[in-house]
Amino acid sequence: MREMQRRLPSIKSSQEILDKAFKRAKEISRKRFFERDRIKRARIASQAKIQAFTDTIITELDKYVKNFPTIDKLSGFHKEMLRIKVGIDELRKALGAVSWAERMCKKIRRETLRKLKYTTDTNAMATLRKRLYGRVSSIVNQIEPHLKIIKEACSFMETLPYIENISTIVIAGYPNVGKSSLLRLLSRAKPEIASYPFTTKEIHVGHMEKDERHVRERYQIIDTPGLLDRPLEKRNKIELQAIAALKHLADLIIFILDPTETCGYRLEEQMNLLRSIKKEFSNTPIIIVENKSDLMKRKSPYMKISCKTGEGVEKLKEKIFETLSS
Ligand SMILES: Nc1nc2c(ncn2[C@@H]2O[C@H](COP(=O)(O)OP(=O)(O)OP(=O)(O)O)[C@@H](O)[C@H]2O)c(=O)[nH]1
Ligand SMILES: [Mg+2]
Repeated sequence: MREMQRRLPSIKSSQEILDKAFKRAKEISRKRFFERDRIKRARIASQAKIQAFTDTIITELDKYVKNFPTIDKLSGFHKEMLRIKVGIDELRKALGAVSWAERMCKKIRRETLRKLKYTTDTNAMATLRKRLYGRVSSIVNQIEPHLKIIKEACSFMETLPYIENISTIVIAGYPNVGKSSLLRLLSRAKPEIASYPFTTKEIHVGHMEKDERHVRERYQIIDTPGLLDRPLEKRNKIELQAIAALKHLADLIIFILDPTETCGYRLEEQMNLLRSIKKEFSNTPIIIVENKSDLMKRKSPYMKISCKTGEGVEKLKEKIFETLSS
């Protein structure tokens, strides 16, 4: 993924592409062509301008299509994130439109150069060239919305964290229960923590190490945006990222409950969410913890921790290692 991110093309707008192409064509005008025959000289100059103009556009568009990662080769997680943010069909359509524009440019160039060969009038040559500029510009302008989608997809993929292919723990729960606080305690990652719901709007990754008899094992911990108890089709794009992480990355889920309800949500709602997560991800082990034990401890079968005082966190770590190695 890191490799892929580095090679993501930087996408220009239609106007920027055309500006660059016209600039290249203009550079040709300053060039001198050593041909005695006036007509031939005019033809060579026209050909060179057309070539420079279309080459610039074709090279640019070709780069977008070739350097964009093959959608079907993306990992399930990355594909799903793209689905949530931009839409896979839209993205395919956009890439298709860019290829189409590239083909059209080549076709128009071919036709124009053929006509140019048989033209002996310099005015007619200029007309042919200008007509090509017009047609090609209109094609490039037509794909502007598609370029926007590809640009959006590229900048989104750049913001995605690097996901390693190692054992992965995903922290989930209602908003404001202390998910990001726990990630901070378990790793060196520094996600934002605040006393309002939906502070976390994207996936954050941290790492945890088990150092036992000189055998070091690395784990990946993922902090997710808060989830509300509601059906999948009602979830917003931020929540869907959490679901994508649970679905594609989790070897173990840590589900945090906040029995103090200082998160702003009733425990009953949180328990409903827990039930649906258990059902939806029935093949993934879940550790259920109750956070904010510094404020309140209730009688329950679940582990109690406090991200504020650190109480119970060492025990939780042991439980994590134990669950992952079994
Ligand atoms: N008293 C107490 N407060 C806590 C504890 N853990 C977290 N908090 C507070 O709870 C609030 C929410 O913490 P976060 O870690 O941002 O919660 P989150 O689950 O990541 O929230 P979202 O990203 O919005 O879903 C913050 O004000 C924390 O300081 C705890 O163990 N005890
Ligand atoms: Mg958070």
